[in-house]
Amino acid sequence: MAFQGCDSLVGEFQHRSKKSIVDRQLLDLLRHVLDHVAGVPRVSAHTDIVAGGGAAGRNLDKMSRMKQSGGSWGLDVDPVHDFAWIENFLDKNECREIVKIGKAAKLHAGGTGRDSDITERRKSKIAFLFPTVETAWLFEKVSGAIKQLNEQYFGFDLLNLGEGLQFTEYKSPSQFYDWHVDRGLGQSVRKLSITIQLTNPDAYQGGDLEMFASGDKIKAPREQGWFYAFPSWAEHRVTPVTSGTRHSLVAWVSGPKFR
Ligand SMILES: O=C(O)CCC(=O)C(=O)O
Repeated sequence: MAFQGCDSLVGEFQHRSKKSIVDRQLLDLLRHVLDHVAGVPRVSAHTDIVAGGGAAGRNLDKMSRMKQSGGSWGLDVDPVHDFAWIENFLDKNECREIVKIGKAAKLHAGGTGRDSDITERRKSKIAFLFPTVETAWLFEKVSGAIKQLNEQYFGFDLLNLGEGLQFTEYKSPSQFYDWHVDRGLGQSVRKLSITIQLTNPDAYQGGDLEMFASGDKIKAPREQGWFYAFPSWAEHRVTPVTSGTRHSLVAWVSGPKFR
């Protein structure tokens, strides 16, 4: 677990206090305080990279892989995490403000890329938000979070939120978005997909954001204001909303072609 803006503080302190026991106790105390600072968003990620084994273990593992691949020594590339999230990224008032802006925009039926009409794979309404005086704060906040999570967990070359932000509405008794990936031919090169939960989880049933991560089906927590990021090639869906209405804010971050 880490906190936005506090890692460097802990790192700096750790660097200065290698030997002294008193300093180490202070470091523990500092960590403890940071772990309990109210309102500071908590940043986390899930990865399929299994830790352990040490250098010797890694080399043995590498030797066996090398045999399988005809003797070439592979690169130790940075891991790409399955997904990452920020707790309490937006507060209730910010969520309410976005829902107000989204509803005032023209909502229309969401398509699936292949078919711009309502299809069997998706039933929901959407509106695209673009930077204006009213939404500049939101673009600034979302892009700051993307930069931070990307540096920590994904390491993609990213350029922009060229498609704007998608405000999404799923109404009961059964609006949903079935399994899909966000990448497709003829689109900008989407690399990271973002979802922010805008609705109080008690206000609707169903409407879970689920995704496949390393072969497991994972359900994203429903907490209002939480922010999720995952590679745009990951399969995900929103299950049917069976009561109430769920709103989300979705974004795709594009960049140059993967190489
Ligand atoms: O509403 C969500 O949380 C996700 C929506 C989604 O997957 C999409 O619009 O591509």
